[in-house]
Amino acid sequence: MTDSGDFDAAWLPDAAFRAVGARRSVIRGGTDPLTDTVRRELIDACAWFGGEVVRDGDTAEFVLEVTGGSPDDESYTLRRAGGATTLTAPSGRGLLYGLFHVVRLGEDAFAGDLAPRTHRPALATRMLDHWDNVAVHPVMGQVERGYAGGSLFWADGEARGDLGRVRAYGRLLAACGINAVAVNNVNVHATEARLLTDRIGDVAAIAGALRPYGIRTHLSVSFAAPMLLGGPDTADPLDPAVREWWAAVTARVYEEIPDFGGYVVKADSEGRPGPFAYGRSHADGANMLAAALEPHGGTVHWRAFVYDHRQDWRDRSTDRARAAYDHFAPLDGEFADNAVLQVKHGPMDFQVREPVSPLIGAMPDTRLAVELQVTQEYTGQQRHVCWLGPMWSEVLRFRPDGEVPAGRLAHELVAVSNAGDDRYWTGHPLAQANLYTFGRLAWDPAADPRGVLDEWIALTHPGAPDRLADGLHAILDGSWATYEKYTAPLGVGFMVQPGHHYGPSVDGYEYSPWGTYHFADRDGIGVDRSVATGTGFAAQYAEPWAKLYESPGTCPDELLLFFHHVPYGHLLHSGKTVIQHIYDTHFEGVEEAEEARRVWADLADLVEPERHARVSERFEEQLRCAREWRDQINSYFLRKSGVRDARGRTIH
Ligand code: GCW
Repeated sequence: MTDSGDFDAAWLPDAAFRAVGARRSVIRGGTDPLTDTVRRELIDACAWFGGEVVRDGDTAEFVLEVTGGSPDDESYTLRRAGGATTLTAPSGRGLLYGLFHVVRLGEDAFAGDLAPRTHRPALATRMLDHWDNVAVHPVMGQVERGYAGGSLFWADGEARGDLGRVRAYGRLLAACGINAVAVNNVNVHATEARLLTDRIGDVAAIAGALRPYGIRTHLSVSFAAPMLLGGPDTADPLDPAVREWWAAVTARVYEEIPDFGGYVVKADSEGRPGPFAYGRSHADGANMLAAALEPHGGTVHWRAFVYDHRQDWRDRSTDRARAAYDHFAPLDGEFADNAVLQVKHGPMDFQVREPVSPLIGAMPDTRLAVELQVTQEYTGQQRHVCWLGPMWSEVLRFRPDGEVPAGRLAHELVAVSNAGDDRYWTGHPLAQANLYTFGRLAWDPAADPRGVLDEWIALTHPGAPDRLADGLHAILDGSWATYEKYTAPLGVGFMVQPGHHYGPSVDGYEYSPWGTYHFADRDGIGVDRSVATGTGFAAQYAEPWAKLYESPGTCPDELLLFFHHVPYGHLLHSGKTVIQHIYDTHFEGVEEAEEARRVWADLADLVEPERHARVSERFEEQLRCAREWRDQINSYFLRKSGVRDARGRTIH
């Protein structure tokens, strides 16, 4: 049972299984563990709703059949004719995804006829990275950028004994299509480095709890692991002793976890060790690990988040946005087949608005994963409602060459998880929608995010009256746009408090070494990234984007200050000046957040009191913080520009 535990059922409350659990089902074929999972799911559902799982030969309304084929095949086919709903799949894996599809359809899966339709994921790897530390880090805590309590996997230096919660997590993830999880922070500290060797048993236990839901377990490793763990006293990727060390260690990992997914590596980034120390390239580094994993079918996810975090703010020629492309584009074609380059979706760092990274599209001969951030580091830290479905959908629909569906954007989709040991998994109960939406978009990047949102609403609140469903939709649907309005304007980014990144501080990073500046002065604001007069970043794009971004006349409004430094009086395509846009959006953003809070308050009679109270509490904080953003930003720009609000509203 899932409703009675210490944690929320999220999008799998028992009631979501009513249609399935009220029927006679039969399962044919399939002796693999995933088919067993499907059987257990059905038996539980029938126990709740009075149906039964019958033997072959009996009449059944729901027929599930594993037809045999590759165990890795995730596809399934659903049809309905002659009063029976039939789900067939080559493997138990596909059958499990098919079962969750039927759960989503509810009674519709058992009414009328359904023409046979085969479903399969667009991307083979749909992965969540946990930035979870094993030992509490003195600055970052148990979970780096975690806003949902402690880690699901680790507590105070130890593995959590509670694998039931991990298993329930795996079940939620499978129900939205995720099939890979990395269990520790990409910033690998001393304790965490040992997960690779003497503490691999901890990882194996997690892998065991996730496996029944079709999820492969991955591990973040330190590039300096040989030196940290008693191997050679160098990590040079071309040193034969280093390569042998990795091969041997990796073979032992596979003895413990035969279906281990592979390694995730943050190298030469924000102080992490990497191949640059030995004069080697990132392809050399990644390929060494790829070689160690290759005999076992594993993959290395090598992150492209490499930039100079010790920049001198006086130096206007260095542009952090350029870094990933400058480092990696020249290496296209050099990475091994089982090395995946993991690229953040934007060139900077998970801001509320960024262009799509130009590196995506510049590496046709490399396996690419696009990395999103489900944890809301820069989008309200799960204290603000900010549903990111539309942002991710824009990223996934972007075509680097500007042509309509030329091909897929990436081979894989990865995201930083927002889940923790909080009762609601995600701190803010409505942030569950982000986790669910990520999984569903990874399965089908072309899906309409608003359709996914409605799916999440319906699953999470089975039988919800229209007032509840419409209210939730209204609160979540525009919430990303609202958040954007009251924070950093027109793509300029940051303006957050340094360190924890919550709340406004317009100049918080302006004179820092991190490369995240807005360059506001009395005349104007923005970063000139044009080729003609700026850092030249715009030229990293293919046409038509390079040309479009190059000129303030054609650059889309929402990215104007990412690409250009313009006067406050610059006229946007919207017909407003930049300064008036800043004032208007900051007033509107707060008003929209107030309206969302009002809608939520009106739903009190339709939501469990504890959940309602949790969200209400978060709305109070969101409002307080949104007003702080509005007032700091508006006052700052009034003081800098001396231009008054055309509508005469109060600016302090
Ligand atoms: O956004 C930044 C975060 C760091 C994080 C880093 C990364 C894990 O502030 O906390 O480190 O990105 O993606 O590696």
